[in-house]
Amino acid sequence: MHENVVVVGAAVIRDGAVLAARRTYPQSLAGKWELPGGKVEPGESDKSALVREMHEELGMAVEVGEQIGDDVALDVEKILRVYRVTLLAGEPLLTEHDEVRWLRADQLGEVDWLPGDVVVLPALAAALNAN
Ligand code: 9L3
Ligand code: MG
Repeated sequence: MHENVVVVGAAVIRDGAVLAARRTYPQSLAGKWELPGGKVEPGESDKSALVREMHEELGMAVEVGEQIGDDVALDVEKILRVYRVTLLAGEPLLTEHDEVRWLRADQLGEVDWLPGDVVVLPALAAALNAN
């Protein structure tokens, strides 16, 4: 059966910088940086999934905006979809990640991103530069 799981990622943009977070789990992805987020669950919209994930993973209240870049195939069943996100309240409170950085467009290359996230970096840089 063909299943298509959407993974939503948050481009939290504040003061011209985006929040990057370093994974700790699973071991194969530990140490890699990502735009935080996770799988959309059955019956959830992309936006409600991202609000839930940001609350669970980072203790942040967010508002979800437009998609940044195109959908990225992660594997045969998963796609990554990144949205612009505005922080309404809170500073990142690390629960699943072990480090976060706020990166400006010219700093996006400074961390070791997950391969799917790398594909979105040009569109993300454009969004940061337009801010
Ligand atoms: N993933 C890739 N890029 C991202 C995110 C948030 C997630 N920006 C991948 C990693 C996992 C899968 O999607 O293989 C599900 O993510 P999670 O629920 O483990 O965060
Ligand atoms: Mg996650």
